[in-house]
Amino acid sequence: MLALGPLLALTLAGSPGGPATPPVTVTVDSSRHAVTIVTGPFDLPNQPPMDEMLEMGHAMAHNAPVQRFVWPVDGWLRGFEWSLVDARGNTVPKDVMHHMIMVNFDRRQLLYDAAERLMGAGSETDDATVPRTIGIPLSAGSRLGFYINWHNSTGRDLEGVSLRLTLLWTPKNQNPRPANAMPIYMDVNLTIGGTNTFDVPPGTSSKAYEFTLPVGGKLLAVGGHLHDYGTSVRLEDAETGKVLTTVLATRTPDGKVLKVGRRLFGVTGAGLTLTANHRYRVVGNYNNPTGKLIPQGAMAHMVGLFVPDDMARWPAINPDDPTFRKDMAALKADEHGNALVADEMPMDHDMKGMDHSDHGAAAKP
Ligand SMILES: [Cu+2]
Repeated sequence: MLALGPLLALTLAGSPGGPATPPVTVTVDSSRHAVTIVTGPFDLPNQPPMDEMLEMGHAMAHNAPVQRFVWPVDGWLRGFEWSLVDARGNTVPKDVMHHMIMVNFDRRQLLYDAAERLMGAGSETDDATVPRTIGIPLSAGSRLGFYINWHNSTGRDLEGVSLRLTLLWTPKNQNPRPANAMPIYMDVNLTIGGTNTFDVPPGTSSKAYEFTLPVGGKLLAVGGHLHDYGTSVRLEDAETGKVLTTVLATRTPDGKVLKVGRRLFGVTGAGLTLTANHRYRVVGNYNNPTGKLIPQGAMAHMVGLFVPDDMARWPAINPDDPTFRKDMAALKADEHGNALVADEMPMDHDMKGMDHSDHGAAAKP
């Protein structure tokens, strides 16, 4: 039976003067070790299908409001479940939520001088959990936020839609302690505070990004993300050229991407070793049979879970770094990660392209 433990709820209203942002309600179920986030209502007018929108040159604006809340418990995040309901309590098809990205304003990403992207969920994302031996460490008081891009192409207007997201955590006193598994995001074409989309020329093409890591560790699992006509994303050793892992797109005969595969390297411990200060390369591959260039039509990245050898060497946030400031501006925050009020906000910052995300595994940046 589900016995509700101490119940805690807090509500954060939208920015004063800004567009009405639905409230965020946070509820803790201490017996089930579940934190439930509910936000809504959202009214979602019907829109054309995504490929028609792109053909009309109708890029999706990245101007969804960042909705913030404070993480209430100490422990490790180990999974999530989500659903959508309308004003009458009826289930709404999951593909109406194109994507939701959750940000942790209190931790940096491993590769980028930008805030951690804790997880993503969207039309192609199922519920996910990881074994109790691993988890993403999160302390009570961490400032989190999320933004949602909706895409309602059900053929009818939807009113009063709410997102219900349940995050499962492992408590601090679990013995043995879970290994710290951190989100890792490796994009072939990211501009922090800008876009990660790029043009797709006709025929085969690829785009690559080289990086080093400030701390080594083990990659436990990866998933990938591609747009239509994408074929694969791979990670390779840039010093030897050896391919370390590849995730493949499942495509329709005409090249539409149905899903992108995942790889597990041993959530039980083994993992794929990555070394500090060694050069790696992430490569996205496309094969576009349309004979036409598709402007800003592509995205390619790998996301996964990474266990650092030494958590103390995880890069710290540098509020003075101009790149970090760009990320904060795009998230409507000051350099310390605090929410800006409406009249301090920078101009809206349009991201061309769709950024639809199937950021696969349990918790993704
Ligand atoms: Cu995308």
